[in-house]
Amino acid sequence: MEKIFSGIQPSGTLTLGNYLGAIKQFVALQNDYECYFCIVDEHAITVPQDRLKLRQNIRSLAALYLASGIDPEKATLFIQSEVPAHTQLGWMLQSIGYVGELERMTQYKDKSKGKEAVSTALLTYPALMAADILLYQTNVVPVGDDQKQHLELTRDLAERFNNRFNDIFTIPEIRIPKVGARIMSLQDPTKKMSKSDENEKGFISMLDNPKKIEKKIKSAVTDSDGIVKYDKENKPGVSNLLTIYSSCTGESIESLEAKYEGKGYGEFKQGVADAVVGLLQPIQEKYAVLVESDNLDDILDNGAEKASFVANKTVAKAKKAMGLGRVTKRK
Ligand code: ATP
Ligand code: LTN
Repeated sequence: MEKIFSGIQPSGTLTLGNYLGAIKQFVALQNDYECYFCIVDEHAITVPQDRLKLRQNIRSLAALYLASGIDPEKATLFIQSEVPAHTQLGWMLQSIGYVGELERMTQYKDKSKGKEAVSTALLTYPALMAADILLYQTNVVPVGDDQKQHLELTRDLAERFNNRFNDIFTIPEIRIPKVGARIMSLQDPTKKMSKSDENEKGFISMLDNPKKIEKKIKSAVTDSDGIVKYDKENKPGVSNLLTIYSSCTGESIESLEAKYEGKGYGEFKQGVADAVVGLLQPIQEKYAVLVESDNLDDILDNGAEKASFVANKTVAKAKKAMGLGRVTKRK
Protein backbone atom coordinates (compact mmCIF):
# COMPACT_ATOMS: atom_id res chain seq x y z
CA MET A 1 0.00 0.00 0.00
CA GLU A 2 1.30 3.49 -0.82
CA LYS A 3 2.13 5.75 2.11
CA ILE A 4 0.99 9.23 3.06
CA PHE A 5 2.54 11.60 5.56
CA SER A 6 1.41 15.07 6.56
CA GLY A 7 1.86 17.38 9.53
CA ILE A 8 0.20 20.38 11.11
CA GLN A 9 1.80 22.77 13.59
CA PRO A 10 0.15 23.23 16.99
CA SER A 11 0.82 26.95 16.76
CA GLY A 12 -2.77 28.00 17.51
CA THR A 13 -6.29 26.71 16.98
CA LEU A 14 -6.75 25.38 13.47
CA THR A 15 -8.40 27.64 10.94
CA LEU A 16 -10.92 26.90 8.25
CA GLY A 17 -7.94 27.19 5.86
CA ASN A 18 -6.14 24.32 7.59
CA TYR A 19 -9.30 22.24 7.43
CA LEU A 20 -10.12 22.87 3.77
CA GLY A 21 -6.50 22.83 2.55
CA ALA A 22 -5.25 19.92 4.61
CA ILE A 23 -7.46 17.89 6.98
CA LYS A 24 -10.34 17.46 4.55
CA GLN A 25 -8.06 15.66 2.12
CA PHE A 26 -6.50 13.57 4.90
CA VAL A 27 -9.92 12.20 5.81
CA ALA A 28 -10.68 11.31 2.20
CA LEU A 29 -7.29 9.63 1.66
CA GLN A 30 -7.12 7.47 4.78
CA ASN A 31 -9.09 4.63 3.19
CA ASP A 32 -6.71 4.15 0.29
CA TYR A 33 -3.27 4.72 1.80
CA GLU A 34 -1.19 3.79 4.83
CA CYS A 35 -1.40 7.19 6.55
CA TYR A 36 0.77 8.97 9.12
CA PHE A 37 -0.62 12.24 10.49
CA CYS A 38 1.58 14.20 12.79
CA ILE A 39 1.30 17.06 15.26
CA VAL A 40 4.58 18.77 14.49
CA ASP A 41 5.31 20.41 17.84
CA GLU A 42 9.06 20.62 17.15
CA HIS A 43 8.26 22.79 14.15
CA ALA A 44 6.10 25.07 16.29
CA ILE A 45 9.03 26.04 18.53
CA THR A 46 10.92 27.59 15.62
CA VAL A 47 9.08 30.76 16.71
CA PRO A 48 8.53 31.65 20.41
CA GLN A 49 5.64 29.81 22.08
CA ASP A 50 4.04 30.03 25.50
CA ARG A 51 4.74 26.60 27.03
CA LEU A 52 1.33 26.13 28.66
CA LYS A 53 -0.51 27.23 25.55
CA LEU A 54 1.65 25.01 23.36
CA ARG A 55 0.79 21.93 25.42
CA GLN A 56 -2.90 22.78 25.22
CA ASN A 57 -2.68 23.38 21.49
CA ILE A 58 -1.05 19.99 20.98
CA ARG A 59 -3.90 18.16 22.71
CA SER A 60 -6.47 20.32 21.02
CA LEU A 61 -4.99 19.61 17.60
CA ALA A 62 -5.07 15.87 18.27
CA ALA A 63 -8.75 16.11 19.22
CA LEU A 64 -9.50 18.20 16.12
CA TYR A 65 -7.86 15.66 13.81
CA LEU A 66 -10.10 12.97 15.28
CA ALA A 67 -13.25 15.11 15.42
CA SER A 68 -12.75 15.93 11.73
CA GLY A 69 -12.86 12.24 10.88
CA ILE A 70 -9.34 10.84 11.15
CA ASP A 71 -9.89 7.23 12.20
CA PRO A 72 -7.13 5.86 14.46
CA GLU A 73 -7.95 2.35 13.23
CA LYS A 74 -6.92 3.39 9.74
CA ALA A 75 -4.33 6.12 10.25
CA THR A 76 -1.43 6.59 12.66
CA LEU A 77 -1.85 9.84 14.62
CA PHE A 78 1.09 10.96 16.73
CA ILE A 79 3.12 13.80 18.24
CA GLN A 80 6.46 14.55 16.55
CA SER A 81 8.45 15.09 19.78
CA GLU A 82 7.33 11.67 21.02
CA VAL A 83 9.20 10.00 18.15
CA PRO A 84 12.89 10.97 18.53
CA ALA A 85 13.76 9.61 15.08
CA HIS A 86 12.46 12.88 13.59
CA THR A 87 15.17 15.07 15.10
CA GLN A 88 17.78 12.36 14.51
CA LEU A 89 17.18 12.21 10.78
CA GLY A 90 16.57 15.97 10.73
CA TRP A 91 20.14 16.53 11.90
CA MET A 92 21.56 14.17 9.29
CA LEU A 93 19.65 15.97 6.56
CA GLN A 94 20.91 19.35 7.80
CA SER A 95 24.39 18.07 7.09
CA ILE A 96 23.57 17.67 3.40
CA GLY A 97 21.44 20.81 3.06
CA TYR A 98 22.96 24.15 2.03
CA VAL A 99 22.46 27.44 3.85
CA GLY A 100 21.79 29.10 0.48
CA GLU A 101 18.86 26.85 -0.38
CA LEU A 102 17.36 27.28 3.09
CA GLU A 103 17.62 31.07 2.89
CA ARG A 104 15.59 31.00 -0.31
CA MET A 105 12.50 29.54 1.41
CA THR A 106 9.57 31.98 1.32
CA GLN A 107 8.23 30.85 4.71
CA TYR A 108 11.64 31.64 6.26
CA LYS A 109 11.74 35.05 4.61
CA ASP A 110 8.15 35.85 5.70
CA LYS A 111 8.56 34.71 9.28
CA SER A 112 11.95 36.37 9.80
CA LYS A 113 11.05 39.66 8.12
CA GLY A 114 11.58 42.63 10.42
CA LYS A 115 12.52 40.42 13.41
CA GLU A 116 15.59 41.30 15.41
CA ALA A 117 16.24 37.77 16.64
CA VAL A 118 15.53 34.82 14.34
CA SER A 119 16.08 31.30 15.66
CA THR A 120 18.49 28.96 13.89
CA ALA A 121 15.70 26.40 13.76
CA LEU A 122 13.52 28.70 11.66
CA LEU A 123 16.20 28.50 8.99
CA THR A 124 16.88 24.76 9.26
CA TYR A 125 13.17 23.88 9.60
CA PRO A 126 12.87 22.36 6.08
CA ALA A 127 15.46 19.69 6.92
CA LEU A 128 13.28 18.55 9.83
CA MET A 129 10.23 18.61 7.59
CA ALA A 130 12.10 16.50 5.03
CA ALA A 131 12.96 14.04 7.81
CA ASP A 132 9.29 13.84 8.85
CA ILE A 133 8.37 12.77 5.36
CA LEU A 134 11.32 10.57 4.44
CA LEU A 135 11.24 8.50 7.65
CA TYR A 136 8.06 6.75 6.50
CA GLN A 137 9.11 6.13 2.86
CA THR A 138 6.22 8.42 1.98
CA ASN A 139 4.84 8.36 -1.56
CA VAL A 140 2.36 11.23 -1.30
CA VAL A 141 2.25 14.37 0.86
CA PRO A 142 -1.14 16.15 0.94
CA VAL A 143 -0.67 19.84 1.82
CA GLY A 144 -1.92 23.33 0.99
CA ASP A 145 -0.35 25.40 -1.74
CA ASP A 146 2.09 27.21 0.61
CA GLN A 147 4.13 24.04 1.20
CA LYS A 148 5.15 23.46 -2.43
CA GLN A 149 8.61 24.94 -2.01
CA HIS A 150 9.34 22.84 1.11
CA LEU A 151 8.26 19.72 -0.72
CA GLU A 152 10.59 20.49 -3.62
CA LEU A 153 13.44 20.86 -1.16
CA THR A 154 12.50 17.56 0.49
CA ARG A 155 12.75 15.86 -2.89
CA ASP A 156 16.12 17.51 -3.57
CA LEU A 157 17.51 16.40 -0.19
CA ALA A 158 16.25 12.84 -0.70
CA GLU A 159 17.81 12.63 -4.14
CA ARG A 160 21.08 14.12 -2.89
CA PHE A 161 21.22 11.61 -0.04
CA ASN A 162 20.37 8.69 -2.31
CA ASN A 163 23.06 9.69 -4.84
CA ARG A 164 25.75 10.50 -2.31
CA PHE A 165 25.28 7.57 0.08
CA ASN A 166 22.81 4.82 -0.63
CA ASP A 167 19.47 4.63 -2.32
CA ILE A 168 17.30 4.42 0.80
CA PHE A 169 14.64 7.14 0.48
CA THR A 170 11.44 7.09 -1.55
CA ILE A 171 11.04 10.37 -3.45
CA PRO A 172 7.66 11.83 -2.36
CA GLU A 173 5.04 13.51 -4.56
CA ILE A 174 3.07 16.57 -3.47
CA ARG A 175 -0.74 16.58 -3.57
CA ILE A 176 -2.66 19.84 -3.50
CA PRO A 177 -6.48 20.03 -3.49
CA LYS A 178 -8.18 21.46 -6.60
CA VAL A 179 -10.41 23.80 -4.58
CA GLY A 180 -9.38 25.19 -1.19
CA ALA A 181 -5.59 24.88 -1.53
CA ARG A 182 -5.19 28.50 -0.51
CA ILE A 183 -7.96 30.03 1.55
CA MET A 184 -7.27 33.75 1.95
CA SER A 185 -7.58 36.07 4.93
CA LEU A 186 -11.08 37.55 5.33
CA GLN A 187 -9.56 40.96 6.00
CA ASP A 188 -6.87 40.92 3.31
CA PRO A 189 -7.75 38.52 0.49
CA THR A 190 -4.27 38.80 -0.99
CA LYS A 191 -2.76 37.11 2.11
CA LYS A 192 -3.33 33.48 3.12
CA MET A 193 -5.61 32.75 6.07
CA SER A 194 -3.23 31.90 8.92
CA LYS A 195 -3.77 30.76 12.49
CA SER A 196 -0.99 32.99 13.73
CA ASP A 197 -2.48 36.16 12.19
CA GLU A 198 -2.59 38.96 14.78
CA ASN A 199 -5.92 40.15 13.42
CA GLU A 200 -8.46 37.62 14.63
CA LYS A 201 -11.03 38.89 12.12
CA GLY A 202 -8.85 37.57 9.29
CA PHE A 203 -9.42 33.90 10.09
CA ILE A 204 -12.19 31.55 11.15
CA SER A 205 -11.04 29.24 13.88
CA MET A 206 -12.47 25.72 13.73
CA LEU A 207 -13.72 26.30 17.27
CA ASP A 208 -15.42 29.69 16.70
CA ASN A 209 -19.09 29.65 17.71
CA PRO A 210 -21.80 30.24 15.07
CA LYS A 211 -22.31 33.89 16.08
CA LYS A 212 -18.63 34.67 15.76
CA ILE A 213 -18.41 32.92 12.39
CA GLU A 214 -21.35 34.90 11.08
CA LYS A 215 -19.87 38.16 12.34
CA LYS A 216 -16.47 37.50 10.78
CA ILE A 217 -17.95 36.56 7.42
CA LYS A 218 -20.28 39.55 7.40
CA SER A 219 -17.29 41.84 7.94
CA ALA A 220 -15.15 40.10 5.29
CA VAL A 221 -13.61 42.50 2.78
CA THR A 222 -15.29 42.37 -0.66
CA ASP A 223 -15.73 45.13 -3.26
CA SER A 224 -18.37 47.61 -4.29
CA ASP A 225 -19.87 46.08 -7.45
CA GLY A 226 -22.32 43.78 -5.68
CA ILE A 227 -21.92 40.92 -8.19
CA VAL A 228 -21.27 37.38 -6.95
CA LYS A 229 -18.75 36.20 -9.51
CA TYR A 230 -15.45 34.32 -9.32
CA ASP A 231 -12.65 36.59 -10.54
CA LYS A 232 -9.51 36.11 -8.47
CA GLU A 233 -7.66 39.08 -9.96
CA ASN A 234 -10.34 41.75 -9.74
CA LYS A 235 -12.61 40.36 -7.01
CA PRO A 236 -10.31 38.51 -4.58
CA GLY A 237 -12.62 38.86 -1.56
CA VAL A 238 -15.74 37.52 -3.28
CA SER A 239 -13.71 34.78 -4.98
CA ASN A 240 -12.34 33.66 -1.62
CA LEU A 241 -15.84 33.49 -0.14
CA LEU A 242 -17.04 31.50 -3.16
CA THR A 243 -14.15 29.07 -2.68
CA ILE A 244 -15.00 28.68 1.01
CA TYR A 245 -18.69 28.16 0.22
CA SER A 246 -17.95 25.61 -2.47
CA SER A 247 -15.41 23.64 -0.39
CA CYS A 248 -17.75 23.53 2.61
CA THR A 249 -20.80 22.27 0.71
CA GLY A 250 -19.39 20.56 -2.38
CA GLU A 251 -21.55 22.79 -4.59
CA SER A 252 -19.65 24.03 -7.66
CA ILE A 253 -18.61 27.66 -7.95
CA GLU A 254 -20.64 28.04 -11.18
CA SER A 255 -23.81 26.83 -9.53
CA LEU A 256 -23.23 29.20 -6.60
CA GLU A 257 -22.76 32.11 -9.00
CA ALA A 258 -26.08 31.21 -10.62
CA LYS A 259 -27.81 30.86 -7.25
CA TYR A 260 -26.80 34.38 -6.18
CA GLU A 261 -27.25 36.12 -9.52
CA GLY A 262 -28.97 39.46 -8.97
CA LYS A 263 -28.75 39.08 -5.20
CA GLY A 264 -26.62 41.29 -2.96
CA TYR A 265 -23.59 40.48 -0.84
CA GLY A 266 -25.73 40.45 2.34
CA GLU A 267 -27.63 37.36 1.24
CA PHE A 268 -24.52 35.76 -0.21
CA LYS A 269 -22.55 36.24 3.00
CA GLN A 270 -25.40 34.73 5.01
CA GLY A 271 -25.18 31.68 2.72
CA VAL A 272 -21.43 31.43 3.25
CA ALA A 273 -21.85 31.71 7.04
CA ASP A 274 -24.53 28.99 7.07
CA ALA A 275 -22.29 26.70 5.00
CA VAL A 276 -19.34 27.18 7.37
CA VAL A 277 -21.46 26.70 10.50
CA GLY A 278 -23.03 23.59 8.95
CA LEU A 279 -19.60 22.12 8.38
CA LEU A 280 -17.99 23.06 11.71
CA GLN A 281 -20.80 22.49 14.21
CA PRO A 282 -20.78 18.67 14.14
CA ILE A 283 -16.96 18.70 14.35
CA GLN A 284 -17.11 21.00 17.38
CA GLU A 285 -19.56 18.69 19.15
CA LYS A 286 -17.26 15.68 18.71
CA TYR A 287 -14.26 17.78 19.69
CA ALA A 288 -15.78 18.75 23.06
CA VAL A 289 -16.02 15.08 24.06
CA LEU A 290 -12.69 13.94 22.63
CA VAL A 291 -10.50 16.64 24.13
CA GLU A 292 -11.48 15.56 27.65
CA SER A 293 -11.23 11.80 27.07
CA ASP A 294 -8.53 9.35 28.22
CA ASN A 295 -9.02 7.61 24.94
CA LEU A 296 -7.18 10.46 23.27
CA ASP A 297 -4.05 9.61 25.29
CA ASP A 298 -4.31 5.94 24.33
CA ILE A 299 -4.58 6.85 20.66
CA LEU A 300 -1.51 9.10 20.84
CA ASP A 301 0.53 6.51 22.80
CA ASN A 302 -0.32 3.89 20.24
CA GLY A 303 0.45 6.24 17.38
CA ALA A 304 3.88 7.14 18.76
CA GLU A 305 4.72 3.47 19.19
CA LYS A 306 3.66 2.52 15.66
CA ALA A 307 5.41 5.52 14.12
CA SER A 308 8.64 4.88 16.08
CA PHE A 309 8.78 1.31 14.87
CA VAL A 310 8.79 2.38 11.22
CA ALA A 311 10.88 5.52 11.71
CA ASN A 312 13.65 3.80 13.70
CA LYS A 313 14.24 1.37 10.86
CA THR A 314 14.83 4.25 8.44
CA VAL A 315 17.15 6.02 10.89
CA ALA A 316 19.21 2.84 11.27
CA LYS A 317 19.57 2.60 7.48
CA ALA A 318 20.46 6.28 7.14
CA LYS A 319 23.09 6.08 9.90
CA LYS A 320 24.71 3.11 8.27
CA ALA A 321 24.67 4.79 4.87
CA MET A 322 26.40 7.89 6.29
CA GLY A 323 28.91 5.97 8.39
CA LEU A 324 27.58 6.98 11.80
CA GLY A 325 28.03 4.64 14.77
CA ARG A 326 30.74 2.01 14.88
CA VAL A 327 32.03 -1.05 13.14
CA THR A 328 31.27 -4.02 15.36
CA LYS A 329 33.69 -6.87 15.92
CA ARG A 330 31.01 -8.95 17.59
CA LYS A 331 30.16 -12.16 15.78
P1 ATP B 1 1.08 29.35 10.89
O1 ATP B 1 0.15 30.48 10.67
O2 ATP B 1 1.37 29.06 12.32
O3 ATP B 1 2.30 29.41 10.03
P2 ATP B 1 -0.64 27.82 9.23
O4 ATP B 1 -2.01 28.28 9.55
O5 ATP B 1 -0.01 28.28 7.98
O6 ATP B 1 0.32 28.08 10.45
P3 ATP B 1 0.32 25.08 9.23
O7 ATP B 1 0.32 24.30 10.45
O8 ATP B 1 1.61 25.66 8.82
O9 ATP B 1 -0.75 26.26 9.28
O10 ATP B 1 -0.28 24.24 8.04
C1 ATP B 1 -0.97 23.02 8.14
C2 ATP B 1 -1.55 22.63 6.81
O11 ATP B 1 -2.59 23.53 6.44
C3 ATP B 1 -0.54 22.67 5.65
O12 ATP B 1 -0.80 21.59 4.79
C4 ATP B 1 -0.85 23.96 4.96
O13 ATP B 1 -0.50 23.93 3.60
C5 ATP B 1 -2.36 24.04 5.15
N1 ATP B 1 -2.82 25.43 5.14
C6 ATP B 1 -2.42 26.41 5.99
N2 ATP B 1 -3.06 27.57 5.72
C7 ATP B 1 -3.87 27.31 4.66
C8 ATP B 1 -4.78 28.13 3.90
N3 ATP B 1 -4.96 29.40 4.18
N4 ATP B 1 -5.46 27.54 2.88
C9 ATP B 1 -5.27 26.23 2.59
N5 ATP B 1 -4.42 25.42 3.26
C10 ATP B 1 -3.72 25.94 4.29
N1 LTN C 1 5.76 22.83 7.15
C1 LTN C 1 4.37 22.55 7.33
C2 LTN C 1 4.10 21.62 8.47
C3 LTN C 1 4.83 20.34 8.30
C4 LTN C 1 4.57 19.32 7.32
C5 LTN C 1 5.53 18.30 7.57
C6 LTN C 1 3.62 19.18 6.30
C7 LTN C 1 5.90 19.92 9.02
N2 LTN C 1 6.31 18.70 8.60
C8 LTN C 1 5.58 17.16 6.77
C9 LTN C 1 3.69 18.01 5.52
C10 LTN C 1 4.65 17.03 5.75
C11 LTN C 1 3.66 23.87 7.54
O1 LTN C 1 4.23 24.82 7.99
N3 LTN C 1 2.43 23.89 7.20
